[in-house]
Amino acid sequence: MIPVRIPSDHPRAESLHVREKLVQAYSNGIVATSGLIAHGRGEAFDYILGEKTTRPARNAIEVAAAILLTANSPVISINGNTAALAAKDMVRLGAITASKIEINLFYRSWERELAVKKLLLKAGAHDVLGVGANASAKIPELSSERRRVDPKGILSADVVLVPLEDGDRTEALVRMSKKVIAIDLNPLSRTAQKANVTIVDNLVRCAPLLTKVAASLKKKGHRECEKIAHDFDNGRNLAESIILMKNNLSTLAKAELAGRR
Ligand code: PTJ
Repeated sequence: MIPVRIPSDHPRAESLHVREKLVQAYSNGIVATSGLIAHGRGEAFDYILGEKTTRPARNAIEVAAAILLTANSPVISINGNTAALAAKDMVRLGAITASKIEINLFYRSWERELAVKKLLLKAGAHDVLGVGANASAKIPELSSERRRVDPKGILSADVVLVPLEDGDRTEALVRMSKKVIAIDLNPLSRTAQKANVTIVDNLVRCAPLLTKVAASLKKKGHRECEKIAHDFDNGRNLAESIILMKNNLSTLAKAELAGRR
């Protein structure tokens, strides 16, 4: 595949760089074909969100960091897109919060598992769960390949971070009494609605921030983290993201009507 040269003065250079990263990861067997489609959907929501980390997203990031830090057995679930866009941050977050790293793919194949594992090891991971026969346990009432999990990881976890997920597994994990933290630009998705904590933000922006917040919260100690995690209402926070999107659209429509755009 020929790498694309993106002019630095292109008005959407940053977004094009992210796309290019995914395309490269697709040709390296890390990202699924549908991962490219999923990214496009995310981009559309990000556009409406104003392509920045909002106040409700910051709220959810703080709560997510607090929950990971106070969990007994937290796991970060990694799929193709997450590996391509945020492998280093996820490994760092795992080290700060003592979370295990587990590969969980919707479009599971041995080749993809190995490609994602290789990338995670290169990013500094020591132990990568959920590969091959190690994903020997099954999430009940789930028929997709996501049902296959590692008994040492997701199966026995009390908290699971699921960036860019599809709704079924989130619902199934919640049914198993696990706390689910989702990262999803679409506040209307089933994942976003069913998770205990939803960070409505682009993984590319929120992964480094989540890592930074976790590092600073860790210094504040367990009690402070428990307090932060306790007072959170995900429904209300999701509603705030939706209202922000609605307001952004209203502002754009008004500008359009006023002929200023
Ligand atoms: O690697 P695999 O095989 O596990 O497959 C991964 C994908 C993403 C293909 C799979 O999980 C899938 O099909 O997901 P969905 O159902 O398309 O959901 C992905 C969600 O992530 C959508 O709601 C998107 O809006 C959202 N999304 C896409 N890109 C980003 C994002 N959210 C945050 N940051 C992004 N960069």
